[in-house]
Amino acid sequence: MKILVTGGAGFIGGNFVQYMVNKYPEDQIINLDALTYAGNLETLKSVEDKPNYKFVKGDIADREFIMDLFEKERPDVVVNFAAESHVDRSIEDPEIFVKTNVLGTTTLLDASVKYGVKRYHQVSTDEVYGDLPLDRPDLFFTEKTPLHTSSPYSSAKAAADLFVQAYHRTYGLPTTISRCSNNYGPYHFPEKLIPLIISRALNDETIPVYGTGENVRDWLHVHDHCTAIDLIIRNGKVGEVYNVGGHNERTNLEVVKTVLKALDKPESLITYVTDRKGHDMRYAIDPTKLERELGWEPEYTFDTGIPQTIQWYLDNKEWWENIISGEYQNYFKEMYVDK
Ligand code: NAD
Ligand code: TDX
Repeated sequence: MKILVTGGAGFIGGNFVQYMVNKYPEDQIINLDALTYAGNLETLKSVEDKPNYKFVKGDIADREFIMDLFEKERPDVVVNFAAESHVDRSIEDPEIFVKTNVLGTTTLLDASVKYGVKRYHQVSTDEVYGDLPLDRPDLFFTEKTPLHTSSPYSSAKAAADLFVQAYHRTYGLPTTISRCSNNYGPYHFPEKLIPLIISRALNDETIPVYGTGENVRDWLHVHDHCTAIDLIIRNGKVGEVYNVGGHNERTNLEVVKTVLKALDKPESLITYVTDRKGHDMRYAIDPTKLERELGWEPEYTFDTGIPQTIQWYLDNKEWWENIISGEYQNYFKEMYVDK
């Protein structure tokens, strides 16, 4: 089988490519990535010389390039991770989110129809469901929850999901969609909460907490997201949506305190800063469909995944120090210091 993975130089795509290249030596894995600020080929060092792996640089929204690539490679399966992924950046500058997340997706869908792809899988997010109130812990997102987005990021992801469903119904493209909760784990870009806490705390720098820190996220180790997608592309029913999550809800403040404690750093590093505009209160995934229909089970809980992740950041300082010493410094200054 030839599998085209887009966005494979990013956090989740990079973990997925490594997982697939190692698990299925008989399959060909093509990693297509534009290498934006979030793409990093250092993430793929462990697989770059494997015979079943190939990297191609390119933009999923570049129609001519995508059509040529599909003509040449004729992939059996497409797994689309490529996206602009950071909510805060989408609030500052939404346009690239429309271009990559919506137009990029429709370009891949057009190529998938034209070249008869056997499975198109869209990696989506729980953020398409909007948020839940803090005082209703009995409520969870199911696959039937209406789409109700808050940020330019989640709106662009939701638009992409609707196009995927339209291409299934209108053109008969065999599609699946997964909607996963917040991931954490190795190779996570340090603009996102957990790697930001780890990298800043290790340098004894302040940890910015938006608003009151009471917002709740439902955390899943990236390895468990990878096993879910692998199951869905092999055994998932076409036309279906599968929620992915492991029931690990934590307030942001709980997350910050857990990581600081594990690193033996003081809570005095916590600094409350202006809240994110339109900040979603609570995400919580009901993964029953994936568990019952496909037999998926997560390997990690938050309590086992966080120490593993911290250890990875301690053992791989060069990976994240190279990031935070470059252009990222300007981003951090613009986001937090100049405001
Ligand atoms: P990321 O920002 O770490 O990686 C995105 C990758 O896509 C980068 O390598 C980047 O270079 C590449 N890319 C961006 N624009 C591109 C373009 N136009 N053409 C080709 N490549 C391009 O993101 P991530 O956190 O790994 O998220 C991957 C996917 O998973 C996204 O679709 C995101 O919406 C979804 N998702 C993320 C989470 C999470 O917690 N991080 C949770 C659920 C779903
Ligand atoms: O410095 C910070 N301080 C802070 O309080 C940052 C970066 C974040 N936060 C808060 C905002 C959120 O409530 O922490 C929470 C997590 O923030 P992010 O790491 O930016 O993730 P989130 O906005 O929840 O979105 C993530 O999960 C769903 C991914 O970035 C998305 O791509 C995915 O779809």
